[in-house]
Amino acid sequence: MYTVIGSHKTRAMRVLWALEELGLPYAHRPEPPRSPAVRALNPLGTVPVLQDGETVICDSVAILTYLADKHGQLTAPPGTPARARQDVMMQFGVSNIAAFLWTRARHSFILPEAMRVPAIKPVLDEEIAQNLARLDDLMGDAPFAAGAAFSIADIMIGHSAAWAALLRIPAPEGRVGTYLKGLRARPGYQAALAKAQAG
Ligand SMILES: N[C@@H](CCC(=O)N[C@@H](CS)C(=O)NCC(=O)O)C(=O)O
Repeated sequence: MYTVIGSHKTRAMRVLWALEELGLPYAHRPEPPRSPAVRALNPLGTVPVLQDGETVICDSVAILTYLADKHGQLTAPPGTPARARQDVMMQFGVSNIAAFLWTRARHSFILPEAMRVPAIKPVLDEEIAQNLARLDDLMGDAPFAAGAAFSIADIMIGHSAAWAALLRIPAPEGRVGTYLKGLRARPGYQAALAKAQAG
C-alpha cells in the first residue's frame, strides 16, 4: 500500500488527489515539513513524500508521474506527441502558476520576517492571474489541459488554481473558469479533501 507523507494543505494534496482518481488505497501521514519523520525519508525535509514499499519518492511531480506511468492511467504513454503535450502543460502549471504561488507563500509566512518583501505579492498575483487566463489559448477547445482526457497535468493546474482561489486571486471567467472550478469539484479531489480533513 502507498503511504503519502505531508498535510493536504501542502503539495501532498496533489498526490492524495491522484490516488483518489486512480481508485487506489493509501495511508496518509500528515507530518509537517522539516520534521524528524520527514527528514528521515527526505534529506531536503520537504513534503510530499511517497513510500511504495522500499521505494521513496520526494517530489510531487515525480510522484504523479510515477503513479500515472506505473498504473497506465491519467497519462499519455511516454515517448508520444500526446505525452509531450501533457508535459508542456504540466510544466506550465509548475513554472507559470505554482512557482509564483510558492514565492508568494515564502514572502507571506515562510521566510524570516526581515527577508520578506510584501510589495512583491501584488506583482505575483498579477502574474498568476495572467497565466491562469493564458490557459484559454493553450487549451483551445480541449476539455482538459492535455486534450480529451483528464491527466496529471490537470491535477497540477487544478491544485494551483484551488490555491490561487483560496488567496482570492482573480480567476478567469468563461470556459477556463468553468474548467478550473470543475477540476476541484471532481469526486477525486473532494474525496481526498474529505478524508484528509476527517484525519
Ligand atoms: N518540488 C517539490 C517542492 C516540495 C516543497 O517545497 N514542499 C513544501 C510544502 S508544499 C515544503 O515542504 N516546504 C518546506 C521547506 O521548504 O523547507 C515538490 O513539488 O514536491
